[in-house]
Amino acid sequence: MFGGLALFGIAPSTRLRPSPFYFSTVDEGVKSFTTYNHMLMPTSYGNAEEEYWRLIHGVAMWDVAVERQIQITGPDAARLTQVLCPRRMDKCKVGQGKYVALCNHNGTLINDPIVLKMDEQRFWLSIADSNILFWARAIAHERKFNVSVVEADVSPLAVQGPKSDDVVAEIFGDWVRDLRYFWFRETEIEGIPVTVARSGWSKQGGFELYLQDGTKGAQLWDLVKEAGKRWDIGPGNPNPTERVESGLLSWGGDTDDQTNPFEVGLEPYVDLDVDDDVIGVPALRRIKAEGPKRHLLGVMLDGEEQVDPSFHWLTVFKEGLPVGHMTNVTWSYRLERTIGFGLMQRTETEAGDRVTVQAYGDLFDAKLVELPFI
Ligand code: THG
Repeated sequence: MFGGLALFGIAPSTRLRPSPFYFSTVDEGVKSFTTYNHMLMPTSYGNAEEEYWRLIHGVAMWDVAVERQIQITGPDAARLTQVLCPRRMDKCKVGQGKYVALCNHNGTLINDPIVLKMDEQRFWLSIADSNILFWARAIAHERKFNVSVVEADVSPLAVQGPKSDDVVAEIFGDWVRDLRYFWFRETEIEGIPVTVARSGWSKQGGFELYLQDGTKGAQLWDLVKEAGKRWDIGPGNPNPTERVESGLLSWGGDTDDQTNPFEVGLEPYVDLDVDDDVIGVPALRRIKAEGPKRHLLGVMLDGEEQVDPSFHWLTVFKEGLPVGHMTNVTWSYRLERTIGFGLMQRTETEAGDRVTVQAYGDLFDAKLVELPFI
């Protein structure tokens, strides 16, 4: 209902950096993009439902080159990484990644990268859609750290879905089956340097192949496509429905400039017992002691009406009073309901509450539920 969002062409510009997989995705018939880190990310190949079920039952390949790698190297690389991350990074081994709630000095979430420890003196911050290159450089300078901070020539290609182990093992060998979550190995395939990690923005299992030579995108794309044929691989994208069903956060979509990690379910990834010089930690200790103002729940609309995704957060009411916002809207093919996240006032709401959601001038009856939905 309400009609789809209008689609417009995209004017070429050197501000919009192409992904190494761009021409491959065009050949696959990409139909729409979103912007992310000053790049374009494919969001559809024309059949959202088919792309969803392929992720749930099969295997899909996604151009996620927009997850840029901020590379920190040098004698103080470990110190800078720790100062940026409110999490015990000394526990992170070479070859391991950690999900991090990157905060500013007020404890506000400014990104949620996966941090990969490539070496004792080399780290990658695999970032969401905000400029951490400037942030990391500024902090390094102010603290007089001996480091170099660059955006590396690294472009992830995700392989996601229950058949992804078979596809990635077919390419790289059976050792990939033994990779633990967020662990990785640097390797090479047909002269293409790739870091193979077990990770990805879905709960269907899978890998990310971090291409380390931007001139070889088409070569890697073709190789994965060819290996995946037996399992009917197809192109897809970070799936807006599966990620909501699974409770995965989208920084900048589900967060605003007041959001702290405790409000959006990231407390398990925060360590408050790190040194006081870790950015945001003194503020996070205060927020924790006072209790965060909001919490993240699921919102499930009654009935089988499909409500379009929105550019704006939707206001949620309980007994006629505004108590929070629905931060995303999607049709769940498995639940056969319109669902989304609710960033709600913590003392006013709990799972089980009946609420109404204002969307496109209408009010929809809904209930609050615990995350994840599935
Ligand atoms: N791939 C890469 N980098 C990224 C993203 C990605 N950087 C930004 C953004 N996406 C990071 N967001 C997430 C969020 C959650 C998870 C992965 C990336 C995730 N979470 C699991 C969970 O919540 O259950 C496990 C976390 C854990 O237990 O440590 O996987 O998509 N390269």
